[in-house]
Amino acid sequence: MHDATRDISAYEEISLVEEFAADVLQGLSLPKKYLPPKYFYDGRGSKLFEAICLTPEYYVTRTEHNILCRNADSIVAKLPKDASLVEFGSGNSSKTRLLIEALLRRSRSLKYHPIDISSSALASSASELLQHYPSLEVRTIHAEYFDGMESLSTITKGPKLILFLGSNIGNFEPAEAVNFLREIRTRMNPEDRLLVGVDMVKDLAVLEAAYNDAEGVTAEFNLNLLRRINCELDGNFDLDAFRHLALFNPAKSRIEMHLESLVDQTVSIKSIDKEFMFARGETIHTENSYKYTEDKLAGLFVDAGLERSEQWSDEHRYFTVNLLSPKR
Ligand code: AVJ
Repeated sequence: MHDATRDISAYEEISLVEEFAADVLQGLSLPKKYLPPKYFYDGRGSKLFEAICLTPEYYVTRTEHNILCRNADSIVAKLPKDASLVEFGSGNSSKTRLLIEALLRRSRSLKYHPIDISSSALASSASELLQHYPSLEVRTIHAEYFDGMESLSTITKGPKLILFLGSNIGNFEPAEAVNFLREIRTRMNPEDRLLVGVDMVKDLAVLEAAYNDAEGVTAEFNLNLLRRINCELDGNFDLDAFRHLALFNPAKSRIEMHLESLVDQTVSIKSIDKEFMFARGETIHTENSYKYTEDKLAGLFVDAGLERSEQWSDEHRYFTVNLLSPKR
């Protein structure tokens, strides 16, 4: 980590592994096996996610990047000149840079507070940004969304632009999404703005291709969860005995990712002293990625007590970027 950053971390290394073990035990003991998607993002997983963003099929990142590129100046024009930047789930910072540059065009210095679950992603993006923008002040916050939320009220006194990009909101159940936005809203001052990137419902083939890239990067990303269990919890998952599945569930308006067992098998995880049986064809549900219609999205913001002042999109309306203020 670069000297100029002072880290705030909500984590202790030991409790991290214990929490992973507890979540794996709980998820794999359910009648419908489940593992939380937050565990995708170890060092290797974060790299794989970056690689997903570069695949031709994953339109999400590219589309949002283009929208931000075209509109960064109009977005920051809505904010006071001394606004600082806070970001939930920053990951790789290429989209954030567009806003950092737009903000630095208007003022000499800028504070940036990325909140992320991946310490490796935080560290590498912070040091890159510091090298690139000498007038930028970076304070990384290693935390999950809800824990990181606290820092919204403590880190900055002045006006802020809060970023929640990449359709990370799609990982929440719709009710959780309302809850999360509401929690942000209660910590916003009247002059603060929230920018949310949302992936929209679209042609099924386009949606499913984005999660089934030909190169197999998404499959590798999904299977990395099992690799992680093997490494960190002393498991014996045979990665060749599972395959990646990603399907759009139209009733729930979400892409579901699963890992399907290709044979009847028993897997043991030593650190929790457990064995889990898998029938051939049985799956572990590893991720939901909700896709929104404009109607559902408008309802989400209203329910969260947020007022949308502007929305930007691409020519196909694949993706929207929404600027929100707290409703008075
Ligand atoms: C980072 C949650 C937005 O749901 O599209 C990409 C994660 N999973 N490919 C998404 C992901 C598989 C991504 N989010």
